[in-house]
Amino acid sequence: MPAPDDARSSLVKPPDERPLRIALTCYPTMGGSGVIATELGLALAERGHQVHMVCADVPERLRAHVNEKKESQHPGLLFHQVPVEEYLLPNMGSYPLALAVCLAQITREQGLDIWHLHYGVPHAVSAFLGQALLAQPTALATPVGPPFPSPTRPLARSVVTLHGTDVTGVGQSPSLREIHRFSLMACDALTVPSQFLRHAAYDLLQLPRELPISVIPNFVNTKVFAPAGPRSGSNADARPFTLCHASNFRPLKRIEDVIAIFAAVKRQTARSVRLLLIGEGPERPRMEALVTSLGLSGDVQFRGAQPTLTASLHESDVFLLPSQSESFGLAALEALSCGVPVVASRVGGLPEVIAEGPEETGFLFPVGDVAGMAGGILVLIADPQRHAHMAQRAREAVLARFQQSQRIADYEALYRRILATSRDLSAA
Ligand code: GMT
Repeated sequence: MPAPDDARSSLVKPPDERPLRIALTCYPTMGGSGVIATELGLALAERGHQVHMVCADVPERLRAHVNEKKESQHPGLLFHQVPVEEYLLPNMGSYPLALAVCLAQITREQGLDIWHLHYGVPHAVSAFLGQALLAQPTALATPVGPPFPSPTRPLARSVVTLHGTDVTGVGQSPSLREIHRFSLMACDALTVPSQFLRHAAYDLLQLPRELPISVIPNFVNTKVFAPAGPRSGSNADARPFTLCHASNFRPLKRIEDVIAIFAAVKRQTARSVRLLLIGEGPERPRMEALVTSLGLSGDVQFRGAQPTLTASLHESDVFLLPSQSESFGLAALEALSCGVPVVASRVGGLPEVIAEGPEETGFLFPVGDVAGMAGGILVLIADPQRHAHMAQRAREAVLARFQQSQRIADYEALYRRILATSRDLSAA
């Protein structure tokens, strides 16, 4: 169980500035948790740490940094593919077990300091199993790194970042909640991207209040996600007012609402409008059929999955995120960073990302309020000055609160803090 903050500080040793050896694990799909883990890995490697990305496949945002053999070309970062042998356990998921073995093996070979696992299920259980494997003297272990004499054999410390449905969904799953709670309490530190998710983790997973959960907000690379240059010349007014949505097309994203909002805006404005839909997922075929049935095919573009959103954001005037639930809303942050105001649901962690009131960077409405969201967009179409101010404030707010460098420093400090605390090695 992670040490409480005050107990932890009494155990802190002098600061240790040596580069760390860090394993990062995430799902390789387009989701925000994979994006954050990958950007964190790249940034930590750039700061001189040795980073091992340990995943079932190359995460989307790492693709630009690996060759055709899936070998990382990024200095300081290695990619390890977890060998998932589904043919042995069809549909039963050998991934959590194979990941545990991979983490233990890499730790024996490389002397890892930290395992940072993104998304709690099943990664926290894999970490628990991996730690147990490491603690056993095993005939299979042939350390090639520094010797690990018992009883001070270094067990890598585990950090789990909870991202969203690993709290809000799993918290309501009787079959998963107990083992999830147990494995989270066994790790060395827990983090979440928003205050909302911190409260939800205590409430829904029934984690003890004395268990520290650090809020480290998600971040964005503000150099990559930057506003497009000023729109000028004769083309500026020719372009339709453009709405954009990007997600993994799951039902909780409420893409049906995105399309209904767009249809309502189109009905109520003389301005030409269009909608860009970015991403892939289970809802896509149904949404394509809906767009066709509403006669909107000429105005709606399905652009599929894209490694980065910037090109589409640079063509956009408003980003739409009317989700049912959202612990943070990383795609909204990327839009704000490009100076694109966001219209979204007032739900979960979104109010921590999108500002309302005098410093507004977007508009928030209750979940399902299609008319309200369409009305917000119509206000911005009718008032270009308000839109321009909002776009400017969006960028400023991101620069002030969500810079990547601040958050990398937060994670580094957390790693060093848990490495500086003594650990009960009785199990080793
Ligand atoms: O939790 C999920 O359903 C998936 C997860 C992901 O991998 O993208 O999304 C969550 O994590 C993101 C990164 O921290 C957040 O931006 C999303 O808001 C969050 N999704 C939900 O809470 C539904």
